[in-house]
Amino acid sequence: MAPNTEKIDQGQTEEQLDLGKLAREVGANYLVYPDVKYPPLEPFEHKDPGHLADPKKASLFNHADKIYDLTPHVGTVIEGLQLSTLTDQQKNDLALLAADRGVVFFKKQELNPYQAVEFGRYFGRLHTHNYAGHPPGLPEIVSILYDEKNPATVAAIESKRTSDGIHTDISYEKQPAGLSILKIDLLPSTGGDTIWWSGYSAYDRLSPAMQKFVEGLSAVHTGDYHKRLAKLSGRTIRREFPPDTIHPVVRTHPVTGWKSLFVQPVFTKSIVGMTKHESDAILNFLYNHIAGGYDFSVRFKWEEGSVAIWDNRCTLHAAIFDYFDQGRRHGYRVTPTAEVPFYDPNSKSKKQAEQEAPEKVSSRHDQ
Ligand SMILES: O=C(O)CCC(=O)C(=O)O
Ligand SMILES: [Fe+2]
Repeated sequence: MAPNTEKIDQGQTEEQLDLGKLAREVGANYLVYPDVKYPPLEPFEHKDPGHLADPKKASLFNHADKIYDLTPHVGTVIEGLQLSTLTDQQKNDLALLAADRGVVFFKKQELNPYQAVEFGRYFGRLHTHNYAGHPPGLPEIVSILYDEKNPATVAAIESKRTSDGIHTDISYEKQPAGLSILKIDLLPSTGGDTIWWSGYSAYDRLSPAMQKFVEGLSAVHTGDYHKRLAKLSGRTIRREFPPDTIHPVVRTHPVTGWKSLFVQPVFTKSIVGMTKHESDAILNFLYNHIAGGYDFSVRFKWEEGSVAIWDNRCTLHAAIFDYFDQGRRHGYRVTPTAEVPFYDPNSKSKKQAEQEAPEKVSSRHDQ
């Protein structure tokens, strides 16, 4: 890969680079779309830091001011820690917490884009987006900035329900995202929340007959949606889209060992071995099952400076586009990638694990 090493000419040091301020002042104009070509992604061996965690996550919990769950099944807030200062053990414990709780929120974070990249790198090989704009010199950053005047944004949101946008990040890659780390640094006066669903609970809330039916199935994931947006944007495609990829419909999380439902309307195309008619019916049923899962979702109200760290292997998420007449929203994401998704027929569901050994599943925080 030929990284863009150009720096934003704002007279800033790395520490002072404030993308939220730039986004407020110049909108998407701070982004660059370098005319470079990246080679295809090579396979790599993912070593998940969650395996090195302390099951009690003491390094994190003992140093936080406050830890609380936002809902029983997904989403925990940690107050009083700065991500940029975490030790390796704290990062390992955080990886396990994200694997347990799906998404972890931190408020008032000082994590600048360079620090975000360094922080993210600890959790897995960072994904570089193949056409999205990025800040100069930072191809590992995906800027989150939707502008109602941008044709690609219009195409992305028009005649869509929020539930049509439920996804897990870059699932069309052979080794998709593990964690995603998103800092929001500019918010409209109201709106722009994000919703996460627990993939563990989505599986657990199916009947035993449906669980049996879907596990063992595989689905085709495609980058067609991003291809369409790339074409609309007219920007250089820096790395060709990978061929369609096959992933299990129920995947096993490598750290917790729990089963999670892994299909979604944005990148899943079809179920392997079924007619289109059958595949559409099953996938639509599963999408509706997830979208209707208010009891296993969390809707987060951002504050400027909040960071969400979610595990794409056991959650799904959707942005809510309700704010275009309220003001601009901006954030930046780094995306460590992880293992090739797999299904272990001997793995358990989260509920099963909790029932069998409640003392081992320490996923309640009400400090
Ligand atoms: O804008 C958001 O809230 C989420 C955007 C998103 O899907 C992502 O960063 O992966
Ligand atoms: Fe996403």
